[in-house]
Amino acid sequence: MGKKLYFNHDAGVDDLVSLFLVLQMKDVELIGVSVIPADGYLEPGMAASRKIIDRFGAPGASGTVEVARSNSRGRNPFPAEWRMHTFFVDALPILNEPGVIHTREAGLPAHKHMIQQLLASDEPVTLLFTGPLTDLARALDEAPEIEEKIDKLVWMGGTFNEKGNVQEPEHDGTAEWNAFWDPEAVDRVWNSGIKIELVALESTNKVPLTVPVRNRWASLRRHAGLDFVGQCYAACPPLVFMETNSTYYLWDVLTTAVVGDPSLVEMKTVHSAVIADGPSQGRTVETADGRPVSLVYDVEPERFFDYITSLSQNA
Ligand code: AGV
Ligand code: CA
Repeated sequence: MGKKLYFNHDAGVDDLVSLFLVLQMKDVELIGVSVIPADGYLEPGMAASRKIIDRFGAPGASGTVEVARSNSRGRNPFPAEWRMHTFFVDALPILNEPGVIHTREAGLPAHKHMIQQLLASDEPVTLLFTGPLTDLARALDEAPEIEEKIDKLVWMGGTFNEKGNVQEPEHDGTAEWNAFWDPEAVDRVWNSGIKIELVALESTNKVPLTVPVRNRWASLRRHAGLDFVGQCYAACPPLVFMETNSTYYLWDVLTTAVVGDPSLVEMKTVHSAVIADGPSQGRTVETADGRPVSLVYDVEPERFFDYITSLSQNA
């Protein structure tokens, strides 16, 4: 069946496209999904996730993969304007054609569901997190023994650049949003022994959403999977002349691709810590005595886009 994966996401456009993509990876066995209401809303995030598994999962996925609802809340809320994207994806006709949902909702909240799935696994599990780390931090507090079951964490979050992507009153702009939503959770995970592969903002510089990228998906829309990806990204502004606060990169999709094919990227070890309070809260910094993480510092964009296109084409 391939390597086991547990996926926690926060219901943004690229989070939901990421769920679609992991379902296409032949060598990945998805053992659970959970949704945290950070850069998206919970109800449409749950519904869209279950519908994506129904529509694009392998035969049988609807009967085996459960979606768990997070009851975690962050310290710094995302802009509602971005969070509204979840309603758009959940309303796409391609997900609503059948009119019924088969994939079950888990009985346990996200962090407890993840603990249950990890403890039940007889082999190490990869964790993919494309939103804040809150559910993982809580799971580690509640059941530290899960560390032994975790092969590695692949996380989209943080940045070692001077400039992050948070532009909020009372903040100095140095943090990345997933880290800013719950800085203490980052600190908790950094203080664990889990191996971490990090896709930070600088990792995604070469993979912005552009008009040519969209046009390639449009030209292949006869394939249902690429039609879905194109429809999802239609909600997001592409990079045209210059970057703005709302320019979209393929943040979570690159992170997901690292799980499916690590050879797409280059990684190096960085020693780091997170600032938990004050005007730089959520900022990740390099420090000589910090905890080591593998930072993705380069990607071959053509190979990356070919990879996600071919996964989608076969859906
Ligand atoms: O900081 C990147 C994270 C990723 O997990 N999210 C979006 C991705 O799902 C927050 C974010 C930053 N800028 C955004 C974001 C934007 N312009 N629109 C929506 N979300
Ligand atoms: Ca996300």
